[in-house]
Amino acid sequence: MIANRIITPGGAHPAMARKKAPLVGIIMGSSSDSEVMHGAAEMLDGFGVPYEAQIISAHRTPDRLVKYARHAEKTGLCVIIAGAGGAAHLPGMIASHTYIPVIGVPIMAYSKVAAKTNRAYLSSFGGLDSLLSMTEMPTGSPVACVGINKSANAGIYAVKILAIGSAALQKKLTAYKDKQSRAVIKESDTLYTSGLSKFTARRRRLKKGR
Ligand code: RP5
Repeated sequence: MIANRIITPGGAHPAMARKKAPLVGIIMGSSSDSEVMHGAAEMLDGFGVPYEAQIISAHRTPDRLVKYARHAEKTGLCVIIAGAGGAAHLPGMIASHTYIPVIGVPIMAYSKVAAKTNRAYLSSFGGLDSLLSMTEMPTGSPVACVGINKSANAGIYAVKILAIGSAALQKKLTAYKDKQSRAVIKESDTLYTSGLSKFTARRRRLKKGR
């Protein structure tokens, strides 16, 4: 039974027992959110942070949501990353059920109907609906929130929270920032030596080739 995957005795799903205990829980309201939420997983993988991922819908599986909050505390998750589109109640509802900090990822909901007519990624309010439902949580159950579809940032933020108690993660985050700085300086050097016209033309060519 799916519900048992949340609350098997001993905490995690049997498959998790073979892995390192997860520190972050990634949840999403629908399988259609997985393409976006994958960005958070990639980031956590890059930093070597163990996580688990599940589909929990605030409006389709409200009981499962409450069970997940209990499971998250029992498992010892330190951060929950919750992505949802539309009215996006998931992050706020999870936050109201647990002391674990929740980072919300507002998702520009994918419409299957729109996809059929090639009008991909339409949500009536372009994701602003989800963003506001997360940032406007009433006082008492806050949800930290990244930009629309910016799940990778949620991953980095989770690592930053975990780094408070981990010198190894502090080191990795510093190296990550250094790498970003070096990349910008390298690009600026190329821009300076080749000139803006050549630099832009080359950039356009590279973009086309992708
Ligand atoms: C929300 O509705 C989900 O988080 C998703 O972003 C959106 C659309 O869900 P599906 O209709 O694709 O399942 O609950």
